[in-house]
Amino acid sequence: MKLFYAPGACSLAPHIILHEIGKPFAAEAVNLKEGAQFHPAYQRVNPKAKVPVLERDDGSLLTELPAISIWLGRTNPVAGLLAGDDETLVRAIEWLNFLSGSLHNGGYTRITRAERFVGDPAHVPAATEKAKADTIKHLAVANDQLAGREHALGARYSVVDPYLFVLARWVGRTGKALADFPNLAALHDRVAARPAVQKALKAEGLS
Ligand SMILES: N[C@@H](CCC(=O)N[C@@H](CS)C(=O)NCC(=O)O)C(=O)O
Repeated sequence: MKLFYAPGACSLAPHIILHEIGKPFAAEAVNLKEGAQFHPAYQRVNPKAKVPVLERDDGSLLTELPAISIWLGRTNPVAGLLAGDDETLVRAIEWLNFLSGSLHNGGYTRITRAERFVGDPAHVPAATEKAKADTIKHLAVANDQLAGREHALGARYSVVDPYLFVLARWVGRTGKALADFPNLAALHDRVAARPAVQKALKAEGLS
């Protein structure tokens, strides 16, 4: 297996999951800052010009973080990252869809890539401020949903938690501090303490 990733990007979540699973895998960095995602060679890997991508052992390419996370969890039951019952699966999809659609791409991406969402560059500052306010609202929802829970799905750590961990690392982009979302901060610290998470951070040159 091979993961296409960018250091500190959302691809850190499947990178963590791969370390949790513990099977050998390769990792190829894609330099988003230099626009490598738009190069023809990478667009053959992912025409959507995004990381993460997982190249599986049969050579097939899987895109979209929620799909990659669920596939890794379901095909590696021994790792215990996604139990096999329907309720666990549907709750994981509920979380991952919210994190991907609302908090990440409907929130943070509108802060960091505001120019893509407006026709007139003069509107970027206002669009950025609106995106920050929306992202803070989504963070508050995530924080509320974590109340009284050790992890996203309850007592057990799952494929959802690494994505929450990554999105928690980005809170500063909104102008808020992680401490403003105490349940999310607690989840972040719990996840950060896991050896697989430390391995993935080190592999990406992060702390
Ligand atoms: N819907 C995609 C979104 C992934 C995504 O937004 N990836 C970002 C990094 S966190 C990216 O590749 N950005 C490059 C760009 O937008 O040019 C998924 O869930 O995998």
